[in-house]
Amino acid sequence: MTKNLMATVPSQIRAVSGRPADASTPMEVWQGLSSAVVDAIADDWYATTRAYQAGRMEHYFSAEFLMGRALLNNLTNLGLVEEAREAIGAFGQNLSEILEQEPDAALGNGGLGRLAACFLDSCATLDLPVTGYGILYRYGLFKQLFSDGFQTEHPDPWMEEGYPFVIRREECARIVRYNDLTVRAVPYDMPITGYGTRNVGTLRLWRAEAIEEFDYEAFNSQRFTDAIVERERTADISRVLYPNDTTYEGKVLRVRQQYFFCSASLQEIVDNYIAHHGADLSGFAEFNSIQLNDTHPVLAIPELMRILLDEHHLGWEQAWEVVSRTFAYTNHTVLAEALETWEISIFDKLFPRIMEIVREIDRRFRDDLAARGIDQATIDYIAPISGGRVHMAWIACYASYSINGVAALHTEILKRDTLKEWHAIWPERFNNKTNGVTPRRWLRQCNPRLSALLDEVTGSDAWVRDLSALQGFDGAATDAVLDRLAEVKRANKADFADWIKAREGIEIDPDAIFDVQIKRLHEYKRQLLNAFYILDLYFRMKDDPTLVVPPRVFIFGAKAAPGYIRAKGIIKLINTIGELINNDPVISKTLKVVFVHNYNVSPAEHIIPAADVSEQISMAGKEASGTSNMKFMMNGALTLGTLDGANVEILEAVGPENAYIFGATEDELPALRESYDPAWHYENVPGLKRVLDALIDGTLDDNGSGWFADLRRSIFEATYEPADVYYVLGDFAAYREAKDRMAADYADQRAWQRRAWINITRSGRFSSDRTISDYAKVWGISPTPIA
Ligand code: B1N
Repeated sequence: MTKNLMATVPSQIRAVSGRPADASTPMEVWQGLSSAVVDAIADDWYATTRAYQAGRMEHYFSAEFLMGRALLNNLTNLGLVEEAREAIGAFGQNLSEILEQEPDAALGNGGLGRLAACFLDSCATLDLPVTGYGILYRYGLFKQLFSDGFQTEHPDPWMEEGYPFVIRREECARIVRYNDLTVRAVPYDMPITGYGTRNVGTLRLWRAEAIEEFDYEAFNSQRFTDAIVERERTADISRVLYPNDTTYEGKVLRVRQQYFFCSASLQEIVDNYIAHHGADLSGFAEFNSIQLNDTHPVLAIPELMRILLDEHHLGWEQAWEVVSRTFAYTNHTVLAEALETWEISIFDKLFPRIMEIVREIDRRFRDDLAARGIDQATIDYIAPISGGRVHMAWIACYASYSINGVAALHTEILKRDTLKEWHAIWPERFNNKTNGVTPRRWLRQCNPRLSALLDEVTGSDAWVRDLSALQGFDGAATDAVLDRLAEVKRANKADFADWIKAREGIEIDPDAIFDVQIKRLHEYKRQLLNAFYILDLYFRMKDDPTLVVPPRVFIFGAKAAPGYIRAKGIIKLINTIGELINNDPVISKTLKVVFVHNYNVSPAEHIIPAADVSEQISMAGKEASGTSNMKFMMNGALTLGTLDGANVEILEAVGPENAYIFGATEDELPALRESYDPAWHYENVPGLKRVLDALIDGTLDDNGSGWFADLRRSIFEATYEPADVYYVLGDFAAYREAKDRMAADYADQRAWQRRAWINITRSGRFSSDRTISDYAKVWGISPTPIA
């Protein structure tokens, strides 16, 4: 099985650095230790790949995999943490410091990309034959810095110094053809270890490279620079991750990226089918299924048609039969601005044959629906081609054998609203798969203190592979256990305070309430509501110095899409409020505001175990699921949230007494909005006037950007959207009441700990193992252990 790290680590380090281990840099030690881990799993990885290839396989297609760091995750899964600590301790290196050398693989924007990463972890742990396919972006999500409180973006060349956890598979390279460009797709494989199993899954990421011969003539003539430019044009395809989360930008390079990884992956899957099952592709769907992570990989549908029709000469009906039994589609958002549609002219220019196939899908779709008696207006609305554009979600719905949302409420909204025409025709395709998160990274690994307590209370580490095993331990919350839980949280908060001091230069009190909102910056997530509360609390304390306010630290982490000015305005606002409060000699004794810059997977691993309060305050109906809500719950934070996304199911699991739920519900909002007048709230809801005026009266300085005035206008003035679309003022009073009450309740520490414990023990259904077991039924795959 696994090799002895004590023996392999020093030689791996020497091979990396060309020096003795004790004379190598921390980065070289990280590289060497990581290589030793790959060495330890290589045989099992190979065996797993072989075992999966012969049977039915699931292929998870995603433009994003937000993997974070790999080394500690692999050591944890393999049970090698202590051995690694010893192996490098032998020459005076400290494991925690070495782990900090590793860059985050930030090949994703937020929840959608991190979900894909959690899913791979669960598939490996459950021995399921699933492979991930995506893009090896040279630059991950931009690095965020603050300058005068404004976000600035910087490149993230995450693997420039070498990254041992991806292995180039030169021999598996493919050719991807566009009308104007032909490129090589070279796969880089990342091993995906599971917890307590020898199976090792694979994430295959494609990198775009120039075809040497292609430029040969240019190189040998006077056109050397042209040839270099051409090479760069090719490398552009996998150069950078688009930094938009839940918004859509119709950039040609983005559609190139999408086609690139879909085409390369399908070529390989088809060839593997032929190698194992013969050249008759009519049985393809018996052995292969493809999950489309949102619409980003939907080009795989016409591309598989192309391969079947043009390269394997199936008839249209036969090919469509295969395709429509192969694909399944997950929708991740109901926000209109996220719906991917492409101008026909772009498809015509890049891949005319794909466009021709899309036209034929559209033609047959229209005939099919007309034959079912569907009215013309509906047909025109949901046809693959309409209004001169190609609609990726409609192609996905038409071709997929399964369509799912990511939380119960979200799936209901899809059926009732976003995809109602599809649901009316094909109700049997629709199903819900509530998201989950891996308890390995998000509990075992990031919170070793709580993990040890859970091992002790439950008598084993079985919960790491089956989180629902905690369910029966509600009643284990004796005074002794709750004392321990309190110690764990206090120690995590002290660690976090040290980390923040070093990272952001801000001193915080570990005994204060740690109130956390970490997620992408978006108006619908309503970081603005949180900011308004903090500013209002500041004014209340200024007005009445006798007011009793429990010490609180308000913690934020969020990146804004670089072109999303209003979101950047909210970041600037929170930083400015932070300046005001943190520099106030009186108020700062009670309140602090910390904006963790460059929020990413590894900062989350520091923040979540230390949190007391989990802010999940999106306007109801807008957050498809949320996943940080689950991570917080597992780590004993209480949810302060709206009835949105998976919050609804968290509430169901813990009961109303163990969460703080406030605000308008999704079904109440339409009626409320009809008579909604933000100006009335401004005049009549205590606190709001002062807060909104502070945006323009000189209290808060936006350095002349005009961004604070714009935020204020977004509340009062209808532009292309109604005034205050996300109902910030409408929910303010309810939010303030719930948050004040929550802070007051914190004083009863024993009661708080009891409720934190319930959140932990009831978090089982939010393990991605549960989610993936549910998907596995849809996929028709079963565990395939190698040992
Ligand atoms: O997907 C997560 C959910 O938990 C979140 O609620 C949801 O907002 C998120 C285009 C997206 N939806 N859509 C995206 C990301 C990148 C992009 O280019 C859309 N992300 C979500 C997991 O289900």
